[in-house]
Amino acid sequence: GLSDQEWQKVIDIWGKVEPDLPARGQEVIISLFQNHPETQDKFDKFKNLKSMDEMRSSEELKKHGTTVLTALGKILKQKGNHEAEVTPLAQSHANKHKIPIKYLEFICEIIVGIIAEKYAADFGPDSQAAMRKALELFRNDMASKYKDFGF
Ligand code: 89R
Repeated sequence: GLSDQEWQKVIDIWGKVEPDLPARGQEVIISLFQNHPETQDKFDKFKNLKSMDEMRSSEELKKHGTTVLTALGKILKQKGNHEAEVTPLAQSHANKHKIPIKYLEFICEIIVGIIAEKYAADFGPDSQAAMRKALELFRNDMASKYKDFGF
């Protein structure tokens, strides 16, 4: 697990991201689609967005980005005691949306990259390492639930 100090770094950097969740969420989803186009095909509501312009002007995409980062923030704030949040998320992403764990790795990497780009001064090596650990814990717990669901 993470030390208290590591969790504090995670909570602190998330506090910087939080006022900008819609913008950051939009960037995360667009970057996910651009870098891993197979992820876009999982969305009936987004698979028709082709150009960068179409992606940027989609209010629906921005809204979804906000939903994803809001859910992730809620999980991070549980500091590992996130069973109540992770179980339904794993359930829907495994059984309903059919999202491979590999895709979770993609998005977590993109989230770290975007935070590093936008909040460089507040996201030094220690904070970055702490965030990576927290996201790895989240992914591991999702993977373990996926296994329970036989996905
Ligand atoms: C896909 C990661 C993630 C990834 C979808 C992916 C959308 C939170 C992918 C709709 C799809 C498809 C949907 C359905 C969806 O359903 O539980 O409305 N996700 C919905 O047609 C993540 C991560 C988080 C997260 C949520 C929430 C919802 C939702 C909340 C709505 C409620 C529900 C990890 C950061 C595949 C592209 C916290 C990825 F590849 F990145 F891993 N979701 N999602 N998602 Fe998804």
